[in-house]
Amino acid sequence: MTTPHPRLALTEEVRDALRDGLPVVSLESTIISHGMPYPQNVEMATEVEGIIREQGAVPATIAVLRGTPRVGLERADLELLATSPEVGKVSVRDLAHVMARGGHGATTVASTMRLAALAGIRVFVTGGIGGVHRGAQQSFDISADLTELATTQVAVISAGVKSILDIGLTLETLETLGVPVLGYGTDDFPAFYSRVSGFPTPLRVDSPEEIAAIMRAQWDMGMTAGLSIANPVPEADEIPAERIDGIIARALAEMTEAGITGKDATPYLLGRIVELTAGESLRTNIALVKNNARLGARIAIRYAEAEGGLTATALKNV
Ligand code: PSU
Ligand code: MN
Repeated sequence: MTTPHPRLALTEEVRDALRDGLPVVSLESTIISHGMPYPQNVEMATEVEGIIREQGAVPATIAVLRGTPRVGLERADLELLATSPEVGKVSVRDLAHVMARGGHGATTVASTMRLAALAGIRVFVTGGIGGVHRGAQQSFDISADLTELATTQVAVISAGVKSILDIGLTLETLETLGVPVLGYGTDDFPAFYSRVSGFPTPLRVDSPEEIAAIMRAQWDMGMTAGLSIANPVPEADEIPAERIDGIIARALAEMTEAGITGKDATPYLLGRIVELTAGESLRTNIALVKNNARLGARIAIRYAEAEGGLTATALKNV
């Protein structure tokens, strides 16, 4: 067990669970503040925490509030993240700045991974990871989520990489960085809204036990990288590539036209795609996060079990 870093504030529930070696699943907050509209964002955050509990793990949503990195949030904190315009998007480069200023920050995949690792949490559930943006050959826009995956020992469960990004270049970059990319039950790497991207899954896995075994092998060997686990959106909720691709192309063109770049790119695109699909993409986004929460909790349980922390009582719900 890792002692949580003294600069973090953990809820009692999360602190006790980590001390006892129980399964804990971390969750990001940029998806709440900058990834979805209100009130669906706070409903999603609450429901996802509920799913993780139902499965028998402890949820730990992460954000910076009044300058303190918080691991585990109350309902009022989620409400603030979902509504306040003062909550900035905080990636790794922004963390120290928002802490020193005593501000609020919604953490991205990269900064959430870092804080989760400092707390001693090894499993993290989200919707989609950042990656290499289309046109990165010119813009150099490559998400810090990728460099964080290379250096932080956390398993990240997502629904793959959405085609607002360059999926092929993202996979190439993850290979260069030595990050295992696992496709859950699929040979075709998933593309967030759609179950297939046309790119082969680098490494296929078929059970939470197998993923837990890979996590242990990776970190027992002292390898610094985390893991990217891509879990396809359920069939009933997917938007097929032929339908979403045109909409994404239109949103990208409008973004270029509006001169939007950098950290504003992903939130702009997600918001515009919700508008252009009349809310269908939001329903898909929520469904895939919930699906990832179910898998993430099962992975956390199997990992805790393999690490020898789970007692018979804690395992009763598994
Ligand atoms: N993809 C989504 N929803 C999101 C994000 C990505 O479907 O909310 C957020 C995540 O927090 C991710 C971040 O870490 O966007 C990536 O932003 P950037 O490309 O600026 O690194
Ligand atoms: Mn970027």
